Amino acid sequence: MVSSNDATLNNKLSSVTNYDVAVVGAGFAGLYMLYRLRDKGLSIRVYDAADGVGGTWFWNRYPGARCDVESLEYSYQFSADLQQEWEWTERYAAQPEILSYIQHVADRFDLLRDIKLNTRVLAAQFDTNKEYWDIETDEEGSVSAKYFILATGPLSSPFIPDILGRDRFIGDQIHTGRWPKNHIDFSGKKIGVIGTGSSAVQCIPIIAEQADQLTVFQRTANYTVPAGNRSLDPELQTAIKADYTGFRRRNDKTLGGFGSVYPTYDESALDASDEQRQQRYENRWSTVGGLLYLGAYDDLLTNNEANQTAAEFVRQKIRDIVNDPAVAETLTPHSLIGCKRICCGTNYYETYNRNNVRLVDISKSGIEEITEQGLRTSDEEFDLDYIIFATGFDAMTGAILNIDIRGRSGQSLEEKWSDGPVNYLGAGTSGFPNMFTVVGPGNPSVLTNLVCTIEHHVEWIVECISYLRVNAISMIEVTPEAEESWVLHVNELAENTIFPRCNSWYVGANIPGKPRVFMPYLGLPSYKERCAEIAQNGYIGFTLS
Ligand code: NA7
Repeated sequence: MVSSNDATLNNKLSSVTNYDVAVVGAGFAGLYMLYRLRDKGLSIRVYDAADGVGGTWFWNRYPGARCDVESLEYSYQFSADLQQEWEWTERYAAQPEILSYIQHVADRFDLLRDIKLNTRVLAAQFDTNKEYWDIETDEEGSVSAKYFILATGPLSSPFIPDILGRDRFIGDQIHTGRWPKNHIDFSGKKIGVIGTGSSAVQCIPIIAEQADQLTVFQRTANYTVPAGNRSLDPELQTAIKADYTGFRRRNDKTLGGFGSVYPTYDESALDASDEQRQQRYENRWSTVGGLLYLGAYDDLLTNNEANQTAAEFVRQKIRDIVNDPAVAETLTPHSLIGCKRICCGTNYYETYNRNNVRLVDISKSGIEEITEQGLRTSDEEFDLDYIIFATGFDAMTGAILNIDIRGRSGQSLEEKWSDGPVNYLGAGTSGFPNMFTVVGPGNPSVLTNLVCTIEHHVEWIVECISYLRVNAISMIEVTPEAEESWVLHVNELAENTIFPRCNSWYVGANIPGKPRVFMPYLGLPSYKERCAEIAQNGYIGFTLS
């Protein structure tokens, strides 16, 4: 038992503690970083503001939360035993199952003893004389560490729009990315959901089944493709486990590191007849589904005209599924498909045929204000018991910049990235020595099977730190030239595709005032080749001193 005196002593001890490495975040990235660094004999402290491990999967507990990459892929591969032991139950794992998996990993590899939960990292400043980072936390005071690692996750800083009157509402307001742990019973209640991105698409059908009345406030229509979730066939699981390494290797060769079991075609959509295209799209829609719908032809991500054929197929599906033509029209997107992440749904469009669900188009005038009883648009007032903000995240940079990070010359990272994140390999930025961002901006991250991309990035960073130690190098820092050309390279790769052609969170367009820069690197295999080449040649693009 710890007495209050012991606790005070503990605080004092930790306030003077030096670590080799301080890591922010105890999700997939932070846990694996801890595991790997510990293996190298380093002292590590991992901080997380949550009261449990899991990162994204700790916070996103909203009804229906589910990964859009298949469970047998969206899992660690570093331990063959772990891979064999863990039994997934569904094709796409739901949030509770992923969280149990992460908790299991933390227990199995004895990770918790180096993790300080309920502790937010507030600030970090590089001390040039000591060549150490001074890190300020809310619960553990100040600590210092040779290396400062941000494993903060690309989608972990919730965005709530600044709508007039938010503090007036007497009901409950919840952001999907900060869903409470307690079960919420929506029966008999009037619910308003703001937003129609992936989180909304997943929770709307489930809330609709419980609520008295559900009103969805849509600013932009999005493409939803059925996820095709189902119980995982035990025979399929056994077959994959019989050659998990081969399965992973085949995935590694794909652009995003997943989906290699499904056929891809070296054909243009524009060379096929209408009938052939219909058949192909129908097959992708009903048997593959989700993000891989766009694997139907090889130019859907590059050619607008080809892309529109796949988009039109989904538009027709919406018209077929939704009974009321006016509602169907409001739900129909007219942009390219896939340049905003496709939403993976289950009964999403069908939900709008329910009598207790109403879609409100706010594309023209938005929500004017939140009132005591609900909210008001320019035409109407809505009484609500709950307002659910499914309004997304300040993606890729938000969680990093929530910390006041100051580099070698005292410059803040926020200031440095004021025109957009300038980051090399998604791993680091000039002026901020001995600081690493795991799957930071400029890494393929969100365009890939993130767990495996995290593993690759963690291994690369850990090998880099080992190299520094073995060679008695005390500082590593990205050069300004390397990061500038990397940002250009990342954007050039994207320019040949549809990705920068929409207002998505990939380009920061969902956050008012955020500079428009395409942030993820497109193409996992070439990214990995570049990383290997850079390391093999003594860390090109970094200054080692
Ligand atoms: P998203 O995909 O960013 O969706 C956010 C939604 O919220 C989207 O429909 C937005 O409309 C809407 N939004 C944002 N601000 C407002 C305001 N001010 N008024 C009305 N509606 C607004 O976030 P998700 O959480 O769904 O998904 C994020 C990722 O997590 C997802 O891609 C998966 O990878 C997992 P907009 O389109 O901007 O008009």
